[in-house]
Amino acid sequence: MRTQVVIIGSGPSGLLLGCLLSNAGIDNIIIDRVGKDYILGRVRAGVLEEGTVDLLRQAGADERMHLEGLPHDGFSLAFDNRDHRIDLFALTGKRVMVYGQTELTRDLMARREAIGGTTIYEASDVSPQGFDSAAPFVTYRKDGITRRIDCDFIAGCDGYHGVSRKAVPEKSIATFERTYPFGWLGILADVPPVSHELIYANHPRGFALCSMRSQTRSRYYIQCPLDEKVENWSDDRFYDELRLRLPAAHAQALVTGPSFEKSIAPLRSFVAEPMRFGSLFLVGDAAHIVPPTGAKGLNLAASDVHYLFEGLRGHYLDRSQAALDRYSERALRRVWKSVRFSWSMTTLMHRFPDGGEFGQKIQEAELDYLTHSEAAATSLAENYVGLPY
Ligand code: FAS
Ligand code: PHB
Repeated sequence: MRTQVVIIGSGPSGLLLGCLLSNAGIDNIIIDRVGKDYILGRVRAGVLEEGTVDLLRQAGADERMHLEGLPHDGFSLAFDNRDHRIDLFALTGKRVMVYGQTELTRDLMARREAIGGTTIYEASDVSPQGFDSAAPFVTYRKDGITRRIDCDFIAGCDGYHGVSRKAVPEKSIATFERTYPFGWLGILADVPPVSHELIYANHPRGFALCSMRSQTRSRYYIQCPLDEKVENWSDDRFYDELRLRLPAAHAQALVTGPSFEKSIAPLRSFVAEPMRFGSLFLVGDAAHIVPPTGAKGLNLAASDVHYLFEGLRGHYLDRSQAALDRYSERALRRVWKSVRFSWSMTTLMHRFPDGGEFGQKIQEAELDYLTHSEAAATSLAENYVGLPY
């Protein structure tokens, strides 16, 4: 088998890249180790930057998002039993779209099927090879047979635990990492959200986030110790703890109901440099991870796809290598600014075991600055809505 671009990974970055390439007439095959249902069963991101929304338009997969998504002009920082709204639209002229990653992934899968894109699911032993030569290829096993796809380029869209980054010789890649001494315990429940916008709460008991997937489906998170176990948290215990971390008005208004998803996610900041190795390109979580506090993970995957698609389109349609040669440099410049923002939001909003009274005072001073200085609020807002590509 031969194609122009093999995409390893059928998550948001792989699917988005595949749709953009197909729309441009560039042949590609997506290959994933799991099936569609497994991918759609993962509960992840919920906030899209305008750049991500526009890429979905370019991919031809934005119709349902505009029907069911929730455009948000702002969000609130809650502390000292009060809400402080950050008016994103007034400060930046931009807004964000609240639309679950699961639905975005479903829309991209539907678009890919509609345009007849080839996706190979449940493939094992996927291996990118020859990417330091002029003849790259990918091998995999399916139905007990080892198969090979020859190609021009390989897009490693296979996430943090994928095979692409690990296929790069250790001497050729540098990694940068920070882990955080806590996780997020999150639930999904079909109950109306406690507020029409997101609430990020800084509380002595720990961070909490009130988000949503629709007007009838809420997504709530509370900071928890790294060694916490989901089975220790009944719905009642979760809601009681969430109430304690919210301003009283929200705690009283909280509508509770049975959760249908409950999980703990660890938090880390991670970046691999560079993001290109010959004809292998790392995209999205394969190259970087951010703590979800800044709602950047999925949106960074989208901007990587933007830069790589520009490069591949230049190569195939304009016979120019310029954008492809600049992929890693352009992507990393935006990655590191989003990594910084996600780290700063995480540092601002969470209780750190070793933070001490000085750390607490610094958080209070920064929250006071952010909620009383237009310049500070504008800086926060322009990072949250997404820095330019
Ligand atoms: P993904 O991990 O989504 O997709 C990678 C794909 O590659 C998967 O389908 C996988 O099956 C496949 N794959 C892996 N190894 C393979 C192999 N060897 N062979 C073939 N295929 C392979 N971001 C936010 O913005 N907000 C959030 O609230 C948020 N919450 C998150 C919660 C959790 C638990 C996690 C893990 C991430 C969260 N993220 C969040 C980040 C998340 O949304 C990612 O940024 C996003 O999924 C990135 O998309 P991809 O790069 O496509 O990687
Ligand atoms: C979510 O809705 O899952 C969500 C929203 C904003 C974040 C993190 C997660 O910063």
